[in-house]
Amino acid sequence: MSPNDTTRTALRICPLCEATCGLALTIGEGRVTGARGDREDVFSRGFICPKGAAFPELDGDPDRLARPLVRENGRLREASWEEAFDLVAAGLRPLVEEHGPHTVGVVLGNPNVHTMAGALYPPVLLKALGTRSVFTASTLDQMPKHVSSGLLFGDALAIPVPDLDRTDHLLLIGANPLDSNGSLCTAPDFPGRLKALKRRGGRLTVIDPRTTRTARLADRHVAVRPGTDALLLAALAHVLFEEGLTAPGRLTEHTEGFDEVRDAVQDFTPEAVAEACDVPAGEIRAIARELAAAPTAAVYGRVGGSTVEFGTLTNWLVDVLNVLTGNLDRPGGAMFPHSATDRAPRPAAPGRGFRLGRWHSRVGGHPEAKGELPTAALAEEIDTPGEGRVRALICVAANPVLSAPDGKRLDEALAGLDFMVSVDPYLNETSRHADVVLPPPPPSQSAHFDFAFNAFAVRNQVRYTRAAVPLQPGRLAESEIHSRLILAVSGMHGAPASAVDDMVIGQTLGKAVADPHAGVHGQDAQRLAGLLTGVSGPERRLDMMLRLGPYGDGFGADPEGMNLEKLLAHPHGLDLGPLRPRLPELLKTRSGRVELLPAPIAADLPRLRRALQERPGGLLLVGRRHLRSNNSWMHNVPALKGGSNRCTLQVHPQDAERLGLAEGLPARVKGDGGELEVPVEITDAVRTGVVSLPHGWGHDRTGARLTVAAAEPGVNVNQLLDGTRLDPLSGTAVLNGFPVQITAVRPTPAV
Ligand SMILES: Nc1nc2c(c(=O)[nH]1)N[C@H]1C(S)=C(S)[C@@H](COP(=O)(O)OP(=O)(O)OC[C@H]3O[C@@H](n4cnc5c(=O)[nH]c(N)nc54)[C@H](O)[C@@H]3O)O[C@H]1N2
Ligand SMILES: Nc1nc2c(c(=O)[nH]1)N[C@H]1C(S)=C(S)[C@@H](COP(=O)(O)OP(=O)(O)OC[C@H]3O[C@@H](n4cnc5c(=O)[nH]c(N)nc54)[C@H](O)[C@@H]3O)O[C@H]1N2
Ligand code: SF4
Ligand SMILES: [Mo]
Repeated sequence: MSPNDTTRTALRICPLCEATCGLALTIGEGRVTGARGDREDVFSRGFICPKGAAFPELDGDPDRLARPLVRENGRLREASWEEAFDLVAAGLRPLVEEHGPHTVGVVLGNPNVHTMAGALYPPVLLKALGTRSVFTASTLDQMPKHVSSGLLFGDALAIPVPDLDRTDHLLLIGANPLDSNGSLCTAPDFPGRLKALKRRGGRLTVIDPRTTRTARLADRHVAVRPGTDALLLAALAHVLFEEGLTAPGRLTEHTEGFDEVRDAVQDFTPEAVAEACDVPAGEIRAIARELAAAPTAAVYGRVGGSTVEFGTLTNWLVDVLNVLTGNLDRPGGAMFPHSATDRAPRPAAPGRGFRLGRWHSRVGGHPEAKGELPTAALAEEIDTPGEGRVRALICVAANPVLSAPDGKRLDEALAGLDFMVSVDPYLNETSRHADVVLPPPPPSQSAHFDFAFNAFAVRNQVRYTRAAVPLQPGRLAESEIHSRLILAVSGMHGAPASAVDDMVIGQTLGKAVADPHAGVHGQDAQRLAGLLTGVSGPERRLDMMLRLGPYGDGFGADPEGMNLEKLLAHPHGLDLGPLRPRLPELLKTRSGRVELLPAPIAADLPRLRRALQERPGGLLLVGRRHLRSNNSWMHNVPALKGGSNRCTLQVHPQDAERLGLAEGLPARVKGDGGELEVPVEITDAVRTGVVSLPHGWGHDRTGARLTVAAAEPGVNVNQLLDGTRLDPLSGTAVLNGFPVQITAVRPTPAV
């Protein structure tokens, strides 16, 4: 029998990073045996990275949980889904009734943006709970961008992305897409797209204290001192004003506050910031002139410009530069994607604006941002006694014990909770504390649609893949896990899971028919619901969103328009064309214009001005990502381990010599929150005064089930932090550019 008789191919969009590559999976005997890039995918055209290639191993990891776990007499044991959800309902409802809604904390981790369930259900869960104790990976990552976009454009989700395929000049700040494959800029084959930029004569400038693989591609690499990008960017803006290089063009009529920004950056001359940034004033002027001279240019910043002391100011300045050079919202500049599940265009009108600090955290008094509290403050919200304490936790796709500052304190806090639920495929550093663990199926058994990343994609396109392999007996789809969790916390335990989807569909269509700007205005919501196709709740909801969306069929109004059936008929996706200008239609500010100097930003500028005087003397630590890794949960796949993917402290040769550090031998690293020992790797890939340690390691806690990862656990870099260093506007943890002390660990001589 030829292999073709027993094997088949199934398409699956890769959920492992933001690039969303199309995979062609080989399926044999009900499991995934191979993965390659789908050459016909309209967006990724066959590109794949080593993580995508390891999809079969990752999907089939024997450590993945197959059944729910429940705690009995202190120990976790397997249980049926019925028993597990009974315990969830019994564990959470009484706490809410006694202590109120905020007593249940919700932690949402990164993979929620990589699953359909994670996009569709957490908003419903949060509404059902009514809790303000919401903590997500955003405050360990991109919250500064949300805040900046909220303030500038009135919409925290209106995030401009570089128009990568058409730009003449890319100024990249604190991002390393050659290893991360891009973030808040969904672009399969980011490396290839950067090379194409250079081939068509474009320029790439990279600002990064490390000589990353991306920096090696650059025409200009600036090894800035960590944490000082806001100063550098303010100086770039200053030069644009000073030298008459601003050219906002059509943005002038849609923007207010140019003069105010000119005044605000007055003090930040290149000469004034040069020493703090450790970048010569002449080079800063050159960068500004190159940016202004480029026919089109895009300024783009990511994690290294976000998880820093001035994260929101840095992200704001990124878009200020895009506006001042006229590059915001024009082809080749920084543009707003328009995804198929976004809202349909409507006449431009003033909106409700974006507000920060509508409430504050109980212990630290941190302002909420986008309805969230800082994840760095989660431990104190649990372990500080008093009214309103978080006593129970629902943790979905999150591993904050490793991902957030001071994992030790959080570890202990989690152990003291009255009740905890984890929705997680692994028993890991965080989920080991749960009273109930609800494991979602492996990705091959789930359908996939990128609700989040299509809205950050460098080309408008839409793709959907159904589960590649049928759900194994005894498994529950992640959407059903979420639905049943929602029912369990909202006093509807035992109702059919479809009740949640029916409710959302009823509400959404009810709103749409009542909206005078919607294409379906005045129609009968129930009739529209009856028209939805799809074999599951998530599919019906996807159909609804597509049909109401900017390319939708409007439930029949446009027979050529988008719906689920049409998408299913195009298994490699549908290309919806290059990004198009969207101003002023997408603005939701109160003024109806781009508000270039919002009040909260202006109020934070004195802090930046003070930084002009500061000269950090010691060593600063920054992170790094490895192509074959992903945050905290991919160290359990043998195919992705080893080689250069190791948990080492990278130190510049000069610093190593000064500190007496030797290659491969341990160093002791001390920060505000603790200390650790880690092997040294001497390399000029980091600049002097800077050391680098990756995150997501430290798999040495008992009670986890990560056989491969535990064999080479590494250390948890976030143990060096105590959770008090935050970007004040967004509550985002400072994970890059914090001070550490380093000493050599001498082997004890044998006696
Ligand atoms: N020092 C330092 N710390 C950092 C960073 C840094 O650069 N430096 N980066 C930060 C960033 S950018 C982020 S986004 C955060 C991430 O922080 P987290 O989201 O807390 O961390 P992850 O490691 O992504 O954890 C994901 C969890 O989801 C589970 N999971 C995997 N697949 C699925 C699935 O399909 N469904 C469900 N329900 N669960 C799943 C995994 O088992 C794991 O427990 O870490 C942050 N921490
Ligand atoms: N292979 C792999 N891919 C991933 C992930 C992963 O863990 N591994 N994680 C995914 C996630 S959750 C995210 S959010 C994205 C992140 O995607 P990126 O932001 O592209 O990735 P990072 O590697 O965090 O890049 C941050 C860069 O900022 C630099 N940096 C640190 N401090 C500073 C500073 O103060 N100023 C400047 N200018 N630069 C600084 C670091 O040296 C680093 O090179 O990647 C995603 N993709
Ligand atoms: S680049 Fe990202 S989406 Fe593409 S194959 Fe690799 S992990 Fe998957
Ligand atoms: Mo992230």
